Amino acid sequence: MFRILMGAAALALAGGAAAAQDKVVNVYNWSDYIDEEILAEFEAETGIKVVYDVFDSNDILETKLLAGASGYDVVVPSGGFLQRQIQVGVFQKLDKSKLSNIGNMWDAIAKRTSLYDPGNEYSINYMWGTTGIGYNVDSVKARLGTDSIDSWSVVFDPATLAKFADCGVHILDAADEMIPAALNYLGHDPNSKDKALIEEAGALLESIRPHVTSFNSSAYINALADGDACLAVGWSGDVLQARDRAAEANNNVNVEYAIPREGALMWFDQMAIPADAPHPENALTFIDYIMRPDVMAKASNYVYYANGNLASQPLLAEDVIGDPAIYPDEETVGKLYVVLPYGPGEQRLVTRLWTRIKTGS
Ligand code: N2P
Repeated sequence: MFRILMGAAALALAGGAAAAQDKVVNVYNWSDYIDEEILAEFEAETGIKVVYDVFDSNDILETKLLAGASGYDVVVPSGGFLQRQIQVGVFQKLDKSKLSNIGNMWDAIAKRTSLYDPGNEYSINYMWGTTGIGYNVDSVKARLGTDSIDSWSVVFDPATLAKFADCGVHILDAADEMIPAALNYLGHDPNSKDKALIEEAGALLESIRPHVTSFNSSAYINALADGDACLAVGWSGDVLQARDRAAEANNNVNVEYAIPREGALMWFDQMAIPADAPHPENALTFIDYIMRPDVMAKASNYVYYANGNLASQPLLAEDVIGDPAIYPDEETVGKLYVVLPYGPGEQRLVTRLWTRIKTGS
């Protein structure tokens, strides 16, 4: 009898816990990628608590997703990673009938993200951007005699990069972006899956390694802002956040962002719901909220990344929609390239090369 009672109590407790869990959404997004007021406002409006966790690498996200049972309801992989994750069944299709704000999305971007997710059945664009060069204007002036950077040679010519070694060089810890950047600089197709060409790109990256202070994908923001890094291969909005942090600190550090003339990667970060998400309904509510024009504009105005939401554009600050580093003009878009994911064999090579480049062994 006692045991039955205990069982009933445990059941009641479990039921209570499940009911409480119903009002939760577990979001796993990139670091420095949202105005946290948005999360508080979502909670106030919907009564759904947001458990928000961050990463700064597609590889880390992918490891968690492939292991399964991540516990996440909304995740934000970039296009190429999303594509190969869709193929192995990581995500569930989005029930578009629950996404009342889908009409706000921007066709031009939806078309591009269709390359990775045909028909955008599994994902919605959160933000997009470019991978270029963040730099300290005064350090560049002192070393190169120019106010701006217009070529990747600053990074990929070892003799030029050596001039910056004393003031701090940070490179993204993202093999899937740095190998294409090196291929592009070498005059090859940045999307090439040819192993000999990938090896050549790896050798170029190894040759600049002695002048690199740090490989990281988020610490460079404060490093640029504090004057601890003078050159960083980084993401558009992150560099512009560094520019703002320096201006706020009033520390005489001037940070700028360049998309060099040889071109740069254009990437797309996509909101998606894991197949085993514990709260898929709340995930849809969250994604739909993010697609509101005022919410998406607030997000972009805060993090300086472009978004895929056309209806948000009239609400964007002029220094966001009007800044070609964020919303590139036609001519610049013409220089941008996109890449498709590596298959398993190529990925093994890329991972091996990247470890060697980073550790120097
Ligand atoms: C935000 C970085 C997101 C861009 N800090 C990487 N896809």
